[in-house]
Amino acid sequence: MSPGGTGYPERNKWGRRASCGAIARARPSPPARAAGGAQPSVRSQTAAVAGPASSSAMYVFLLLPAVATASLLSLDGDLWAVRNANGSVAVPANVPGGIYSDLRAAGVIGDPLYRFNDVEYRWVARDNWTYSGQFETLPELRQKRSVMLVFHGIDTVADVVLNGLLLGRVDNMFVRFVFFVKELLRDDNELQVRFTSPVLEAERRSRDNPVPPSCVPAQYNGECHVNQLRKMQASFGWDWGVALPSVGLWKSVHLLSFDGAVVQDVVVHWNGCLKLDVVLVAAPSTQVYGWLEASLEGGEHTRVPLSQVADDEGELLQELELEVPNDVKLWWPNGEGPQSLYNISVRFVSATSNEVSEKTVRYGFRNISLVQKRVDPAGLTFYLEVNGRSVFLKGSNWIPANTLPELSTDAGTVRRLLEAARDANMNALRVWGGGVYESDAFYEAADELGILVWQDMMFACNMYPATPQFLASAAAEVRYQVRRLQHHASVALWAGNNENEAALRQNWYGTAGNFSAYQRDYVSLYVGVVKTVVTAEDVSRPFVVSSPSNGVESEREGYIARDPQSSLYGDTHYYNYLADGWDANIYSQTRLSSEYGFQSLPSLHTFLPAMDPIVDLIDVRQFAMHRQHQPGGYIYMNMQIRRHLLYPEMDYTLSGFQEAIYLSQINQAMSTKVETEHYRRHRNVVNSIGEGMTMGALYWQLNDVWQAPSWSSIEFGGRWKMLHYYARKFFSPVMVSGLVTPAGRLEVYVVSDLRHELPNVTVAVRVHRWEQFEPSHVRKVATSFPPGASTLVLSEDLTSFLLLGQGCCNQVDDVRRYCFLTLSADAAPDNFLLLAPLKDSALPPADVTVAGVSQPQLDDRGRQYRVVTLAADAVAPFVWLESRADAGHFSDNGFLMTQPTWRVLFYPESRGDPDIAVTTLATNHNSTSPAA
Ligand code: BMA
Repeated sequence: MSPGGTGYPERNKWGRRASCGAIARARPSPPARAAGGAQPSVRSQTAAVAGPASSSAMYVFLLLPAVATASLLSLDGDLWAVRNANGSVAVPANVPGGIYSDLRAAGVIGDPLYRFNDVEYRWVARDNWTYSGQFETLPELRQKRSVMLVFHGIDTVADVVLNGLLLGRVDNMFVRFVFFVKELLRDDNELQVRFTSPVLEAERRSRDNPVPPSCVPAQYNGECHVNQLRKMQASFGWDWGVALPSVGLWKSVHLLSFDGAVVQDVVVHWNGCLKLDVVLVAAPSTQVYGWLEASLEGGEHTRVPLSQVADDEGELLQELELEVPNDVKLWWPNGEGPQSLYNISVRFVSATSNEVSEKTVRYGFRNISLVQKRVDPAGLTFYLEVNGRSVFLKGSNWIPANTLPELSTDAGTVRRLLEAARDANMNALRVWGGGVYESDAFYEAADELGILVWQDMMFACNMYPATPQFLASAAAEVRYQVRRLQHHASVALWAGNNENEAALRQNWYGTAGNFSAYQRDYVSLYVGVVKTVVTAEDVSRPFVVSSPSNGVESEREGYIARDPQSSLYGDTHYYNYLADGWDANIYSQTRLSSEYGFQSLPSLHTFLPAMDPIVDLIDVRQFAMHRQHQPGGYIYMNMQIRRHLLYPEMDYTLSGFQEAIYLSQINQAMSTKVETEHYRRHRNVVNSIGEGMTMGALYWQLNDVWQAPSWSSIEFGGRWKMLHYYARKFFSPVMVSGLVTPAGRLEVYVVSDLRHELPNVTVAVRVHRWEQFEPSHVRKVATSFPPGASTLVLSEDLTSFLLLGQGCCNQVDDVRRYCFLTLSADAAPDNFLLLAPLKDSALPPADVTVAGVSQPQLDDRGRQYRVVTLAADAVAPFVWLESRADAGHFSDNGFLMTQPTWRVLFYPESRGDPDIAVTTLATNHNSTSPAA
């Protein structure tokens, strides 16, 4: 069965919610489903379940002792083989997996991320591949009343054939597909999944129904018409990503046989009491009798009778209610409180067999709402309130952890990235709409770490078809994903798409000539389908149609606002590569900045495995160009660097490349620091035209899919760029931050996201001369800071302030060249404010060395660390440490060294000598001192 069905989904199948304590209700008559599927978590249960139902129960069943479960036969592993259309390539295969992984394991291709292999291996995605799996089934399995063949993810366009019989054609990698196959199974079976080339299929569909844009820019080395397919949109190439349009069974496959019904999804609503919308699956159109039980960890247990006819796709829906104890602990985002999670278990006990099916979800009690209320004199607020508290979103944007979908789900990699986000004081990540709906492990980790997830639906930077088939497929996808993910406390908000409202309004893809038709299609997809399905399935969190959008104001303006990037409404995406990113005054006072960022190059440690050790290290040019997908990317990067740092020429030797890496990371870290601090300083400030009240800063982008220049703060492989170290400081709960206004005033703010007042804080603003370690002037202000606010601590004419520091006044007309400021406040990490481009500053050539690295020790969290001691003979900005042997990270990096000795911790990932190297501007530049 493929996601066909009704196309437009019905309104909420469970109707209105009953009040707590009312009897659970079954859906009276099952509507047709657009897509089916089961993801039951079936466990062994032996508890006998019988006895009377609640007093108002309508059915009484005599139950057999519950001793059996459904049987699950996994079809994962190496029972598969794959071959191309003409049989010239035939290799063993693995499930979950994909064609690039299988061909690589068999030695047919090498690492697709090595050098120019992405282009070399273009033929892979242009062939048609057939996966065949051989397996046996026992008669016991086939004797059960229902046998379901479940595919948790098929990427993407394929015919599914069992023992020579076509079960159906599928074409959406984001849907779980289920086929009832009892009659077709034998002792020995062959399952085939015959994939059509995604590239050729996309091309074919676009000939029938062209939808712009046709192709990605030439620099991406990508493929065309990805918008025709419900496939990871970045798999055809992106400005940070490589085109590897995989095919394969990227998630598990299994057979599930049972006599009764299995619990498939548990949708949880909490509003005083707990309401569970339970989705069960059974043989289509069969009568199911039994009991549905639910229990909350540490709380109530309930049981209701179930008597329903499964719909024609085998689905049954049942609502249940549970009391919640008064002392239940709330779930909070990182930094706001603990992440309390409770197990909710749902069991179906069949009355006609002795079977039990159970599914347990981890649930966090929290309320979430998107507050859009009037701002004086113009616009609406746009912020999240969690458990009644307004939360400033601090974080980044998430892209898949690997460009090959089967590798993107690796729980270890995902956990490590999310912990790095938590360690950088983030409380939010936006799962961007050009990737995939992430794995269960992702959302489980986000629940545990307190990372709020802004969940885009997987539509990005494209117009999309609005054919009935496409809309039906989208409806099935969104319904399945909302039901799968809805119980996660971390999921904070659903968004219909990435940037498609802005793209349409601003004519990115040449749609202006036919604007109304595209607007109609846009509304059909994102409102008629996506919004309708989301709001029918989940009333417990907000939905926005696009990101960026003007929120409810976009809806009022027909879903395509006059200016979707307005700073008075909703969220904005802001990129400006031409202005000076280190100048806070260029940034707008938006309500919420959900994307902004700057490119940098990853470290040589990350690049090396992708480079030819001889050819590319002599002349990096060809490799560097191949990896840069953003049109004009290096030009922007170089221009930005040159505004502030000495950087005469991009030279393509290895040392030149290393210099470009270091300088680009400085530029990225500094620009993003300045921009983020700007947003945080505006959290409760409104200007005369109503801008401000900024309540979120999610920079683009957290992670990477290959070794290439990109906007990420963490490199492919896990190394932290300088930006990630800076993020930890600029997202800290209390921040001290300064700027120089266009009128030449120095302003210093303390921003506190804490929930309590900070009493008696001493803020120190120090004037430093570049030539000496000792500050030449210190101003201290002692005061208290209100919770959840940005407070101006100091506002003075900068030049007058600097002249208080001896030595800055050598040349009064150019005083900023000689000095810089450091800022400190109790509970906040130290900060600094540069006053002039460093290339023009009186910077001494500093020599920084590693004076010692301690033996490994354990901290109070049980993490291993080493103490690294540094020595400097002069003040040194952007001191950068790297372990040549270990991808671990430091407690601080890229810092401004204002003392002759400095200690940082290194958290290794391996046991050996970390072999730490230091880079500074002095070691990287022949001279950064201006003629004094
Ligand atoms: C935004 C994102 C991505 C892109 C990034 C950098 O448009 O949504 O599409 O990678 O900017 O260009």
